[in-house]
Amino acid sequence: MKLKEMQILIVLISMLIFVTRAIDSQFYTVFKPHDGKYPCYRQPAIVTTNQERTHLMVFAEGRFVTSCAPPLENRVERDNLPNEDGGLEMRRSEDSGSTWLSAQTVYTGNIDFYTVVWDSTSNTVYLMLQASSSVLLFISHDEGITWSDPTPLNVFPPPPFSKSIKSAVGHGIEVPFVCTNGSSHTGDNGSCPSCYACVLKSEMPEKNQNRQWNFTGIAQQYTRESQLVQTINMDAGTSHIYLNGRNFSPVPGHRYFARSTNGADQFTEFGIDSSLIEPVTKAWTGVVCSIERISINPSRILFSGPANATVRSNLTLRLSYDEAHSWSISRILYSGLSGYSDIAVVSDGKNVALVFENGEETFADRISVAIVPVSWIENNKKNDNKKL
Ligand SMILES: *[C@@H]1O[C@H](CO)[C@@H](O)[C@H](O)[C@H]1NC(C)=O
Ligand SMILES: *[C@@H]1O[C@H](CO)[C@@H](O)[C@H](O)[C@H]1NC(C)=O
Ligand SMILES: *[C@@H]1O[C@H](CO)[C@@H](O)[C@H](O)[C@H]1NC(C)=O
Ligand SMILES: *[C@@H]1O[C@H](CO)[C@@H](O)[C@H](O)[C@H]1NC(C)=O
Ligand SMILES: *[C@H]1O[C@@H](CO)[C@H](O)[C@@H](O)[C@@H]1NC(C)=O
Repeated sequence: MKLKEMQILIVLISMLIFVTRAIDSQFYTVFKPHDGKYPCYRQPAIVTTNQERTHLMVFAEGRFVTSCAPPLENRVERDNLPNEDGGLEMRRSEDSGSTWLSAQTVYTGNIDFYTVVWDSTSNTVYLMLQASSSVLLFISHDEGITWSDPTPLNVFPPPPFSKSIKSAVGHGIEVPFVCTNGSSHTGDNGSCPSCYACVLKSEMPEKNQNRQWNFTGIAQQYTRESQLVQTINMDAGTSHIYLNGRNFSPVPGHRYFARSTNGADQFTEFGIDSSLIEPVTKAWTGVVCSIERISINPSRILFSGPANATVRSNLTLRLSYDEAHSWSISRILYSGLSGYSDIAVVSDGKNVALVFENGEETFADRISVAIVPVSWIENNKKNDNKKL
């Protein structure tokens, strides 16, 4: 090789190294026990709140418990279930997740599940929070800086489902809920025969009208927390919806899905995706995972969840180019202990913001946000996992 060619090659190689580093993901710890008000933070959610998708809100549930999760995932005794007394905390970012403003308290009290959805047509954030036995609706017109006084969501699913409903965890489009015809707690074998993931839907309101909410599609038995994504179809005027849910069946370990061809009014196709593994640990059956569309053309849907059969670990991003029928790309974002996650697409679709529980002692020592270039997910050559 001539010297000149050699020099060009060296320049090219150093550029490649530079690019590999430059497109690497950025990690930020957004909720850390004892830093703030609570000794434990769990169940994170993330949404963008402006049209440019540069403003973000990240939420976590604070709990007054000394340990968020049992070390080594010991069996949680029924009488020792974590105390969920605490509240909902939120942090905002106005620069696509590079810096985070200090935490704001949205609600104080005993809470469990919550879902947050940003309505881009009216620049409104809807937060549905399960507080004690009712679901409270909070509305913000200024990206979460201020919130309306909460009002009880007084809509219920039809019989045989009970009025005891829970908003599912994470972000929504139409809002994922949990409906039950019995207890939503799992039996000794970890299954939940009374659990059905269901959808709370709102049609586009008339001008100056408030949104009306209504329970519609109900997924299969044994599904609980789920998330929804709109899929692309050729039938003009119809909206196809894909639901991906936690598996609480007597044979757990892989994610449930359901599909609707009429905007989640009904689900008509049901199944288990054997390529989407989810952990079944001594303490818990399955886990909360997230799903979100990155782009329409090309069609890309992203799924996040810990991909290990027995340990909440190896938080993995999977990409589908065929409307969530198959997952052609799988990339481990975080190889240590990791649990619940939620996805938002930021900065014109170049990056995704992923909020997730992770740690060394347990899967929920802290809650972090990773800003991940979509190009890093698609460039699936090697697994250069990050440790926080
Ligand atoms: C699992 O437990 C549930 C609730 O206790 C029960 O209804 C169901 O029959 C059990 N399933 C198996 C396979 O043991
Ligand atoms: C709820 O939605 C269903 C399905 O779209 C519809 O048939 C029903 O009339 C709606 N109910 C209310 C109270 O809006
Ligand atoms: C799951 O985690 C365990 C414990 O770290 C490990 O032994 C096992 O190989 C992992 N399985 C997979 C599929 O990654
Ligand atoms: C993570 O995944 C890698 C690759 O599949 C596997 O070798 C490793 O055992 C996994 N580790 C854990 C803790 O799940
Ligand atoms: C809800 O209850 C379980 C038993 O706990 C039954 O197996 C289900 O068939 C029932 N579901 C509905 C929709 O009634």
